Amino acid sequence: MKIIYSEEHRLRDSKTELFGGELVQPFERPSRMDLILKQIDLRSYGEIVEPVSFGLDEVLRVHDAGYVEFMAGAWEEWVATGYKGEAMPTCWPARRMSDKIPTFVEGKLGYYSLATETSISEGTWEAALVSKDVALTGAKIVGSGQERIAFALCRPPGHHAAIDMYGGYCFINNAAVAAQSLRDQGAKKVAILDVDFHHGNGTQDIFYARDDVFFASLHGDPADAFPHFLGYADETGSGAGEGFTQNYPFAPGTGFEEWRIGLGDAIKRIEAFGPDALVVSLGTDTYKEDPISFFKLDHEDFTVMGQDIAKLNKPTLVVMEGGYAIDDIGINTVNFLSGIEGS
Ligand code: 5XA
Ligand code: ZN
Repeated sequence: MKIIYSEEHRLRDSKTELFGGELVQPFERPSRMDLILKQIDLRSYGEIVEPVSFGLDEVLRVHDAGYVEFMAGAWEEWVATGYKGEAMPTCWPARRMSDKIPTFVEGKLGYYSLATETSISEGTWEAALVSKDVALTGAKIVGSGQERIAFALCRPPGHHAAIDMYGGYCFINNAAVAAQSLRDQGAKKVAILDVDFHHGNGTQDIFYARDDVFFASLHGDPADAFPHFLGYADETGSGAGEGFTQNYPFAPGTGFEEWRIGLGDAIKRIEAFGPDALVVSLGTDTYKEDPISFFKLDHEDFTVMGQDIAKLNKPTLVVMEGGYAIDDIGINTVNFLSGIEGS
């Protein structure tokens, strides 16, 4: 299996995350990639390839132009104010407030964000651009038929990034950019299966009104888990997209047996949809020891998960999302890959 990876993810190295009322070292940190690479190396798994550089066109297929323009200059705009810390929003256009875009950076951060934990630091946008190159390179490898399956080892992750909002450690929606690229390369229908612990609100937002991209997500019930305001079972799409979104929220403490029933249903629906290609948003934060999640999956469950998804037998791009149980993230990721590849 080709594994697309760039060292430039290290440009994303923020020092602060707002967690439990404290500023802590972010859970989403560069060493996550080192531990995945270490396991890949230990198990002599796959072939690592560098991404090709793409421009902004593919990003603008799924994200708002004003959002992209703001994100590209957000750090510089923040520094120009004289503020000393990393950039984070302090207020939002909440209920019954104006939807006008403010001119001051603090207001713009609120307008273009969905959460405050994700600080913007120097190099953040540059790393996000490379991360989408990683996903797009994978989409080209799979879309051209060069390989049936590829792994885009993306960092920063992407599935919370919505049409015009960042948050949840995500800035550009890598899975959405890849799915759109597969469509643009000729796939008539694409399915996205999100198995990260957190609901893929950004991916849902981007494709919610479309019938050419089916989105299914298994995740912690938003009543109990981030992103809290999207991911309920009654969200099934709108307009032409009605019936093309499927959510599977699960309660705290959910184990693999129960979770797998949801996966089985999602797989059946994807089969019925009949996509030409599949994008998997892979988060290993469903693992029992993950520090910010509450499912109870174990190492070997990731292999079985991969094997179940492999039965769809579609050209498949796996895109890395979350997973923070640092010592285990590599084992779980490679278990999944070997399961889906059947090796
Ligand atoms: O998949 N998303 C994540 O792992 C990020 C969750 C951020 C919670 N504050
Ligand atoms: Zn997650």
